[in-house]
Amino acid sequence: MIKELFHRDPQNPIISINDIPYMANSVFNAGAIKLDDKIFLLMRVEDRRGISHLTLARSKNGISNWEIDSQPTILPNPETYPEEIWGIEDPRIVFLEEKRLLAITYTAYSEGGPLVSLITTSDFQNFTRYGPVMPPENKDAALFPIRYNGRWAMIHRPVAKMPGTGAHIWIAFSPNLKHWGEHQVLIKARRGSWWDAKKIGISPPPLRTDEGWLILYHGVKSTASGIIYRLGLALLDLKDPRNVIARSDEWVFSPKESYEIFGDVDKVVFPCGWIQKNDDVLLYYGCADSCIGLARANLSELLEWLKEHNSLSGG
Ligand code: BMA
Repeated sequence: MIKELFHRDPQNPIISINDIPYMANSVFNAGAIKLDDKIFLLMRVEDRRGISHLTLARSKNGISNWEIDSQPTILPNPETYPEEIWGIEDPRIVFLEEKRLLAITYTAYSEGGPLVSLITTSDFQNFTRYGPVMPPENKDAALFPIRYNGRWAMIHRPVAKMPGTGAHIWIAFSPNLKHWGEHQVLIKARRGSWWDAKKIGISPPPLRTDEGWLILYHGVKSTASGIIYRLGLALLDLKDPRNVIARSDEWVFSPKESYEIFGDVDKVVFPCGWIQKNDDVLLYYGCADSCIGLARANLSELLEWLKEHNSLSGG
């Protein structure tokens, strides 16, 4: 008997294009945050030109009765921010504890390739745009909610143009959220036939647990019939997130249901947000670049499984 750690909601997909109150092509990869007693999803919506914007949905139970903005919540603004010319995608939301602000890292699709931009807000109505914080090609960025030695920390994923060098997860630090340095590789894509050999990137933001920052990352495998996006786990030291304590050998979640297998991009599960409720984790993930699914896991079980499947342990 295979014991799956993530359980899909029977109502999946919980949000699809028919739920969007205006004409668009697809809705997927959503950032997630719990504020007061509601769950907010900042969803990537691709319009019928192929350009993405972000639209907010909110719900009390986080499963159904989503109240969705009647118009895009954050549109690309290429007049002032030319790097947003081909859209804004894949938001990750983090509550910055000291500033009491939400920080949203997202992909701006520029003429020079995708890059990382940052917006802060306290209410999802007024937004402060920081502009680009990482040059292209870079995406899959998420902040930590606290500072380390006075510096903010961010995970990101630059891509080298040199063939065969892979696309790895990096970490960087900043005194002010705008200027980033001290970059170093954190987790490397594996090689050969591994499930996470082609490229990897962080999926939702790091989740604080007693044992460390839990990282859920996507790994891409290239196959004869195209690419497969799957998810694996890692754990970073709470005191110094540059130290990787554990990394799973196997993936923990993979496309399986038809709405994950078939869509605008087949065989993709791509979460940008998760929410912890006591010992439960609610994972919101884009399915085949077409709709949004929800899966639940037990946090203690995830940590236990990661210990058993830690490819960094000597055993
Ligand atoms: C990645 C990102 C995601 C997308 C995935 C599969 O590079 O662009 O937004 O879901 O590819 O197409």
